[in-house]
Amino acid sequence: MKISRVLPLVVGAAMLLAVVGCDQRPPAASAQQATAVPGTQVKKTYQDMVVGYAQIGAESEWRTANTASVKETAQQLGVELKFSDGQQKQENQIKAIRSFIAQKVDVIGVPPVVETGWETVFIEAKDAGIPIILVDRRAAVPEDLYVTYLGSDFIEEGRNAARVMVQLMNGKANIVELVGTIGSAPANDRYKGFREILKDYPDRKIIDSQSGDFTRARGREVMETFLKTHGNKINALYAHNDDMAIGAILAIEAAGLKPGKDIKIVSVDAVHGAFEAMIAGKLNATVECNPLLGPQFFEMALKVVNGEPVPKWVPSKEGIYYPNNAKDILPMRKY
Ligand code: GYE
Repeated sequence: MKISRVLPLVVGAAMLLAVVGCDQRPPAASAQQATAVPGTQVKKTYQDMVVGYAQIGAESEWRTANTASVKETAQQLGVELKFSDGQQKQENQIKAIRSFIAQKVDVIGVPPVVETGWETVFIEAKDAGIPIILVDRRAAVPEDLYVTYLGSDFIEEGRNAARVMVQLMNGKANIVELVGTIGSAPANDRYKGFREILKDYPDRKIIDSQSGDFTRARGREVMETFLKTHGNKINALYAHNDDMAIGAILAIEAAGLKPGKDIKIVSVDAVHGAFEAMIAGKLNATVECNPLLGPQFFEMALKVVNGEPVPKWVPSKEGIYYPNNAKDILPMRKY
């Protein structure tokens, strides 16, 4: 495999088609009419659906793109959206879900900030007859407490980051790792997937691993600590998202080293900032994670309120991007 080319991985694409069929786009709002067949229940349309979205916060470029996708799609389809920003706190997300239940919304979407601690509030939603759709991140709850999960295969993203790292570092590698939010599904899985591949390459070692909470500011601070502790020994960085890598790049430069050269960097998301860093020669690769989940979310929500079957997982399609053609690709990127 040549790493100097874009390597679009259609991970999950076949599965996606197999489970949800070919109809991926929600029909336009204008085409939606309430239809009543004699003897059957009146079907809801996008315009008469009220949806609550308990967002995590605004910690990264990925997150703001996810928020924009949900808000824009709701507007296009004519869905009434109740949106809450949890400021990265689980208790705020739980409060938002409770308030959506009290307001009797039709469906609740939530990207759980961490995996555990959701059972009680999800049972409350179930008892109130309000379906939960997990968007972006999974929760560790029994399967009957949510209707579907829309999002990426984070373990595969971790594996892909390791595959790229192994190729970038021909010989010995001393890798430092910036982990995402502790206890979150993407941090847990990107940690795990990376190690799955790396274990077969004993010369490529992870010498330190700390959380940077998916933010630029923490990514920078933790990288400063890594550099103080390990100095010039570090020659590779794996960051669980682009924002932390971008923060770390500043720390590496402040230490008088060249990011992308002295320290090779692989991160995850493929947001605009990552393409800019690749064009500047400071980032060596980014593994894509798609935040534009709005259209699929409302499509699934409408199906669920109308009692139609939905798959338990709708996986996203992901690719890997490299510096050589980052300039040509950047204008086509939607986030
Ligand atoms: O990678 C990171 C964000 O849950 C997949 O959350 C998402 C992650 C994404 O803050 O940038």
